[in-house]
Amino acid sequence: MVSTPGELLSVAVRVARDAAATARRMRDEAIGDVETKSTDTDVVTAADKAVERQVTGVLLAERPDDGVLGEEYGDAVTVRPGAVRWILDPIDGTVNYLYGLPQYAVSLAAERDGEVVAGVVVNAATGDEWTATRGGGAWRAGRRLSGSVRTTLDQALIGTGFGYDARRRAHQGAVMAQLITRVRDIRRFGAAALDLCLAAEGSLDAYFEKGLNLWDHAAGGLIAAEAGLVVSGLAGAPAGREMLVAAPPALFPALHDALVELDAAGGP
Ligand code: LIP
Repeated sequence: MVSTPGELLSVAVRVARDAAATARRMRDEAIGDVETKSTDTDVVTAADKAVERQVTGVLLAERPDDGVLGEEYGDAVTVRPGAVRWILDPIDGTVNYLYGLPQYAVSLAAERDGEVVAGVVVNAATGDEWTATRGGGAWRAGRRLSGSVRTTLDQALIGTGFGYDARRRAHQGAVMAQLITRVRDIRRFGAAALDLCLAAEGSLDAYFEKGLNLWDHAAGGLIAAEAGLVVSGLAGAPAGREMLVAAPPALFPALHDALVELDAAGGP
């Protein structure tokens, strides 16, 4: 029997909450086994790996036909048509986690035939939780989310993030130097999944970032879209590594055009 998006969301919420508790416990026990990945500032901790192993183990024990794409261990299996692939960032905002800044999240999405149908993001530091099912809206603490009502870029508070590679950061910094004069202000919280949830609830007016992996935005992207935001790349491209923009329909064109003009998707 095929699970409904609501049933998949129930599984995701239960598993993500338990994973967030593990992340919190391991942080309280002190951070261990910190390694680096793409650069010497792109860190991965023992908790990232432990949380991914926990989530993958629980999901595949309960749902052996499913697959899991996780940040730390990659695709566990290839799923057959109609089966569910779970997309997991065990700790999004790992640098915040390392520093003890309360902006790090477990992000878990259920994808079927290439479409994300359910997603949950749990801020593991605070317990704040955002959820969505495709067509079922985006929610936080029983409140349906509908994004920002802002309509002009000069009044917009924009979230963004930067890559780990110094050459990419140089290009992103040059874009920021121009964009910052055209918007209310910029916020860089350090976890894409949470940035997308803040945009979904209107705590940010919009968000964009170049270089995100699918696990960074699979759940948060559904939450933002179900809150009524446009979530896409530039020039009609889908959201992806080249660019992700999440903005209310009234704000999207002005932000999109500014990012195109400033070549925000360009550079290394
Ligand atoms: C992070 C993203 C964030 C980005 C950081 C980093 P991680 O993911 O969520 O938006 O700006 O550079 O990539 O590495 O903490 O899972």
